[in-house]
Amino acid sequence: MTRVLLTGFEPFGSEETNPSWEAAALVAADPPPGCDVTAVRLSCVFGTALEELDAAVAAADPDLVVCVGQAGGRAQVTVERVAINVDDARIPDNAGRHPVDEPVVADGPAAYFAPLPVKACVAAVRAAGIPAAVSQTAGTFVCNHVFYGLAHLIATRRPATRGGFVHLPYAPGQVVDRDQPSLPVATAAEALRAIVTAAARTTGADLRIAGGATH
Ligand code: PCA
Repeated sequence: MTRVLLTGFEPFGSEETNPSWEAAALVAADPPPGCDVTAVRLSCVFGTALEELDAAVAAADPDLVVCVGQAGGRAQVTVERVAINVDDARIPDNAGRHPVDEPVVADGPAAYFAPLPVKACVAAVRAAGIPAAVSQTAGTFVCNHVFYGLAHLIATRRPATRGGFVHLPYAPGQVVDRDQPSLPVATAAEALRAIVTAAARTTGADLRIAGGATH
């Protein structure tokens, strides 16, 4: 069995739900074969979210960690390629914190590539019939903060663990009165199952398929 920790976020901004937590909970309730999945909901708060992630990793002792967040406006499930060492909040977090150009980890490297086979994960989601892509930026808000913290934890303390970050579109209920793309939460959960399975199975090199962007 592969031990998997999946995290989602509480709602933030003006939203009342967050599909990342709803989808993660669905996967924990009905995990893919061969995987033992624990789901944990993180606060959308700089610092606190990383303390919660640290505690969850210590408790679950996972082989694989997939952190998940909402990226409103994106039309695809996106597997993040790179985490950067900067907090630069466009809106306050749920505790009113509003860091500008602060490092996630003082003296940490500028960036980490996801310790996850991102191309294999994208291919697996597409093979399930769900729109997916590599993303070259997780932003500079709490999701990137958690992604960088996870990558730093893996690099410094858990070299055998794999992990990464996935952003999901809005759920349909969030955009009933907005012209924005959305993905049903059950479909998002199916995408996460495909990602978890692909990441658990891909132990060697990642797939060599194009996933870049021109801008
Ligand atoms: N999305 C935000 C933070 C929490 C979430 O679900 C982000 O992309 O940073």
